[in-house]
Amino acid sequence: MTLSTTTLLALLKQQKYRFFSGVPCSNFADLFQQVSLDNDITSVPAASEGSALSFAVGAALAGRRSVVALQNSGLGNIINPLTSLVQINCIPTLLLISVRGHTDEPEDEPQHRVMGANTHALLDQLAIPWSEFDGTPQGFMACLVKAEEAFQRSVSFAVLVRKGQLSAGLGVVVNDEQQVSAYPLSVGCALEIISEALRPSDLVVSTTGFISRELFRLSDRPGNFYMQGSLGHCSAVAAGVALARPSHRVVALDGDGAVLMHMGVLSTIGYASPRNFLHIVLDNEGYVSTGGQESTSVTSSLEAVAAACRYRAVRRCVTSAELNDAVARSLSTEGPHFLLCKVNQSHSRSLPRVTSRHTPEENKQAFQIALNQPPTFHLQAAPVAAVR
Ligand SMILES: Cc1ncc(C[n+]2csc(CCOP(=O)(O)OP(=O)(O)O)c2C)c(N)n1
Ligand SMILES: [Mg+2]
Repeated sequence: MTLSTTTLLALLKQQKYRFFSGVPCSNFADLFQQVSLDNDITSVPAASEGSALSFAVGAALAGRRSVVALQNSGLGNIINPLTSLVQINCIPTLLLISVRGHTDEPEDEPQHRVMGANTHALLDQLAIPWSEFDGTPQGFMACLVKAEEAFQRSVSFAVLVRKGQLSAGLGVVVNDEQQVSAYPLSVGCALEIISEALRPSDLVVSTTGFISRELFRLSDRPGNFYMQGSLGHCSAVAAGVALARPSHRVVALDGDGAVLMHMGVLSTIGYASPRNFLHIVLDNEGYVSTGGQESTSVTSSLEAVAAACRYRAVRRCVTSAELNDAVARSLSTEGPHFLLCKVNQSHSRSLPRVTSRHTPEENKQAFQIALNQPPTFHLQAAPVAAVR
């Protein structure tokens, strides 16, 4: 059974929910878009689930009933504010949790396996009452009635949503043929340019979602470590490799949503300053892997943040010529380099999953073998930092 997002929002409004925040999941493909167009609900697209919950708490303090939508992977990001803010201050919020890796869906991706099998137990352990949504309007209303009872006791309530239970609406991925945004480069084109500039000994850590899948489609190689899950942590993993293995060039292939989720890492990388490190952000101004919901990179300048955090060189590119030039310079001089590449939201029609060829463990083993090969590069000393 599938409930339309319009009905879901109508029921929430009927129960006087007036504030919404969260981080998208593909199961909420158009919820974020529809709520952002709804004049009766204030909505905030948060960078991480923890801050989504905190926005909701602020709004609840000010008297607004609040909803937080998240994937169960994001439970890991909310446990601190859930326990040390929401629970100890008795400020209830409604959690709409999309459950990936449910035990009856064994075909889901491996990064969801552990959280999928433990979502119920975790909520029970934290004494958060929950209900599984059945996909019907009556079922959703029944969940809201239970939430009401919990709210009377100043306790938060979680509604667990499964794949296909909410309408996908317009939040679908566009294909290469379709016109999508003003930026000329697609993620695929950008990755082709980057891949051509790499030597076999260069190591690449790519972020979760379509960026890893495009990289896998275009240039699967042992030196690629494909992150699946742990959104926002790709650059820290890559910088950790770079610091531990200064003889190799290491590239982080990141997304805007991922960088925004844990942006403090830019300050740490600027401070630690790995000279063999190149951080590339493919900024499509959205969470394209989960349906194209807008990200706040639209109003932020990530390259200015990186420059302020003391990356040694920072560049912004839009065209293939600019990207070619920026990658060549970054790979031949000392870093840490930051390269923001604006891209459009189109992707290849068929985007294979990394797990169609490698399990995560096989990928790790291949990457470690690549990491132990002798390097084939020489860095020139770099000039002082510049923002272009
Ligand atoms: C903690 C957490 N929250 C949410 C998700 C769901 N998720 C997977 S990919 C993705 C989008 C990431 O956006 P971005 O980094 O901009 O990459 P894009 O999809 O646009 O290429 C999201 C929200 C997740 N995997 N982990
Ligand atoms: Mg993006």
